[in-house]
Amino acid sequence: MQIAIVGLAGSGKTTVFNTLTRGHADTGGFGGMELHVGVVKVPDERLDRLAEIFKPKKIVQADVTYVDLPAPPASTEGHVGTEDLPPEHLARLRDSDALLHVVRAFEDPANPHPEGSVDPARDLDRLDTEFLLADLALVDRRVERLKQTGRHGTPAEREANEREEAVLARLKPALEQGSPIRDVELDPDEEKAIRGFRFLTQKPVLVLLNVGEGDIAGAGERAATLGAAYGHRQALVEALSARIEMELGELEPDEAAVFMEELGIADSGLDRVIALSYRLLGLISFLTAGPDEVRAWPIRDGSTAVDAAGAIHTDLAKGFIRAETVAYEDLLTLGSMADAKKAGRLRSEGKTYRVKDGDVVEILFSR
Ligand SMILES: Nc1nc2c(ncn2[C@@H]2O[C@H](COP(=O)(O)OP(=O)(O)OP(=O)(O)O)[C@@H](O)[C@H]2O)c(=O)[nH]1
Ligand SMILES: [Mg+2]
Repeated sequence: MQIAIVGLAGSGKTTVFNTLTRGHADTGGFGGMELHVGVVKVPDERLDRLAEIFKPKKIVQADVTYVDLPAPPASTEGHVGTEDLPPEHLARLRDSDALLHVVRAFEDPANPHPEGSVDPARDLDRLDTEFLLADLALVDRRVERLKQTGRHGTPAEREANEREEAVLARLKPALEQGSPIRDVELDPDEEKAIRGFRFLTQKPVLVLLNVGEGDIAGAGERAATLGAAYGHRQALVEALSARIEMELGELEPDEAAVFMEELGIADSGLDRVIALSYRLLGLISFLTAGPDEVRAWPIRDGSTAVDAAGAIHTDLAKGFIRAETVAYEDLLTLGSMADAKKAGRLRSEGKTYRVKDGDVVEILFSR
């Protein structure tokens, strides 16, 4: 899973990236072109509880990759700014499963906003518009191409081209009216027909209002107001102070606790962002537990037992026999797999079983 951190120049992207990855990439570059990549372990206290039962050699958390991308150049008449990004940046952006859109909401006289005022709604719309233009350009080019070559090929190819053309014909007016593709209702076939484009406005987005150090108390309310106005599908709005979070991350845990109490911060914004990104991506974790390792595996909500097996190893999916499954809470209450079995809480699930978050699973398979 990969999440792209995007936002206008100086919005706090690299500060957020450092916070998430506990990294030390340079901030304050204002429009620098550097790309940063980091892997973040998803906190999951269930793993610690399971480790107390199984005493494994190691604990493996699920992870998410975050990419910190510079802002795209602004578009001009007849020219799409995002397309001027270096190819590696553009590829990273398109390959990402979701966007974390950082919006500046902090005032700082020492570091004035290039537009002369701090206006989160304006900034949010500006980058959204850049991504709409990028997708629209892609749609236009493809429609043009299909017009020229779409009637060639085998009957099956022609039919696929027609299907694609029909979907693109729906996307174009939506984009022109300022609707991201994620707002367009697509059936699974339509979705499949355009999957290859990896449209930017089709990706789920977590908007992160980066508020000033003094505004933490009212941050939640600001996020709620902006969220209500934003009204797009697969979009969440959250607020935090990136600078405070970065400083918190550099403290020892007990020092951080004191600092958080002073500031009136209840829980770490960092953990919240990681958890929200997970939810936004529609991910759940199933767990495996044994003497070697206790581990969380990310899969899409709705996945079957065979999908879960395949996430561990393709051989497990191919030779799948059944999945011995117990809910995390049951295992914790009963204390061991053997006791869960005695109590009738260990279930034997088949291929089509829909895996639930927190299922502790053992896959039985034939080689
Ligand atoms: N006062 C204050 N300053 C912040 C906050 N977050 C970021 N900054 C400052 O704003 C400047 C830009 O932050 P960066 O994290 O470098 O922003 P960026 O979006 O990565 O910037 P570019 O990569 O240059 O586009 C830095 O000087 C940060 O220290 C904040 O919450 N409060
Ligand atoms: Mg940066």
